Amino acid sequence: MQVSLDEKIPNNVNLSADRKLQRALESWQPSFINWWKEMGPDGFQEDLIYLRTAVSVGTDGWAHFDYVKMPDYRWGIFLTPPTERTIPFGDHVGAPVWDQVPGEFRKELRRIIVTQGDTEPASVEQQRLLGKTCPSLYDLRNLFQVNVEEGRHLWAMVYLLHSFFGKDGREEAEDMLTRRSGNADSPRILGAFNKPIDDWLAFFMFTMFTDRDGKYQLAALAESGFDALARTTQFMLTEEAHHLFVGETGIRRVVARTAQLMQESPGEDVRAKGGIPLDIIQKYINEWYSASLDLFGGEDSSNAATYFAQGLKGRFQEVKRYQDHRALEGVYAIDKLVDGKLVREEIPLRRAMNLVLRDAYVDDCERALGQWNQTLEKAGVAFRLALPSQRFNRLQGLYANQPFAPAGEMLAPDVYAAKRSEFLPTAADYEYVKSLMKPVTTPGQFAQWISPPLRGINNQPMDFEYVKFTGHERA
Ligand code: BYC
Repeated sequence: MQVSLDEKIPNNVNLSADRKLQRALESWQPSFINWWKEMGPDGFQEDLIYLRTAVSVGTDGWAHFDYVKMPDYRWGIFLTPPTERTIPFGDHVGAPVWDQVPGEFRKELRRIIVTQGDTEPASVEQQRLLGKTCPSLYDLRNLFQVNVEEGRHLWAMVYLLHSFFGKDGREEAEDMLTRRSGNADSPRILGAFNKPIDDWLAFFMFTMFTDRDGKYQLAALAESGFDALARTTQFMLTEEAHHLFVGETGIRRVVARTAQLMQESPGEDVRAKGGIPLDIIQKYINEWYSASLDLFGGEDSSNAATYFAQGLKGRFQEVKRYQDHRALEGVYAIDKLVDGKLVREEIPLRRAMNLVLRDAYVDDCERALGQWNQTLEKAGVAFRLALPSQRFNRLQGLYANQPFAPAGEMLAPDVYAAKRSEFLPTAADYEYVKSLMKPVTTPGQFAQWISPPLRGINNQPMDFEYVKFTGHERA
């Protein structure tokens, strides 16, 4: 399908053929830009950022690099090209995919799209102050790349709302720009998107663990029987991969730097050299991993069973990985909490779909942990990082608000309270990490608490000027 880049809203959905839709989206556009200016990255809006923009959805067209001022970024609507598809799973498996929203599933689809859409501007809001403390120009540019693409992902969901949900959809699109991350009166919908991200270690944790939930949720929607949702989320996944790279390699670089400092001065506290101690890194992992598990919803979920039955939300790589796409037969064993004890119980597979999706996510997280631990091993450091138990620090699902330790055992509430500072970052830990957050904006230089990356973006040299400051002096 032709990509129209010179229109007000770049798109490959032939927007100009649908005047009404085009007008509706064009009238939402100024609200979006206003929101971006108010809630997007603070400062830096006049600077030239070396960004990737989608100029087509083909393999070589979607990653075009150039210097752009963020407000001039070409936020557009891109869907992967249509293919011959049938509904891949659920009660309607094998029937032709839907080009329109089936009336009987309208409520569920609207809810899924709104929930997904709401996370995108939320993350931009959470990260808006980070630019001021960037550890390098390379990292600053990556932050902004993530931010503009989350903005585009909001466009993707707003396109669906405007195209398929009439007046309700237009109202939902307006609401996307009025809720605010962390606001007591009008918060974002899901828990993790109201948490502050005040330092770069938290940013890397967020892009590692929370964006990775995004990958799995988007992949589940990319299997959808509602074709426009499937094709929209499929294209979003191509952009999402870079966000995950930023998180995973960001943490690896912090771990590598700490390991290097430990090697150089054995037995000494790395704080003396301005590094981040491994136990603080572990506590940040505990915090962000558990908050991200919450984003999968409850372990035993009738909502998830309904979405699967209706053909709206599948499993990770539903078509590729599974044979039985009805999932009416299987069961899933879960440990329910009954009178303070864990009791194993089997639930119908469909009700466990959040958990099935989450299992694929957990495997992926374990793989990354393995990489970071390899970095430690190579440096001769004995400490190993670990993912906490799925029961630890949960606010959703079967184990919500229960005093489980990171190793998974239940503690007496007072023991948990006494040990909390060993499990999760303390005010002093945040304070220390914050004290390291001093901007480094000389090309090729990096803050002392993080190693340089292995290579530059788009194969640029390490001292490439990823951000050209025009509106103000270098920090
Ligand atoms: N916070 O049946 P249950 C991303 C609510 S991230 C607050 O267990 P369900 C990104 C739930 O709404 C991916 N509330 O859960 C990353 C329900 O409320 P009601 C975003 C929560 O519905 C980084 C009740 O608890 N994608 O893209 O099966 C940067 C019981 O719900 C939470 C999506 O969200 C929570 N964590 O599953 C940028 C995909 N969890 O009905 C972007 C679309 C549950 O009692 N969303 N609740 O009022 C969904 O598929 C589902 O809504 C969820 C929840 C998986 C989120």
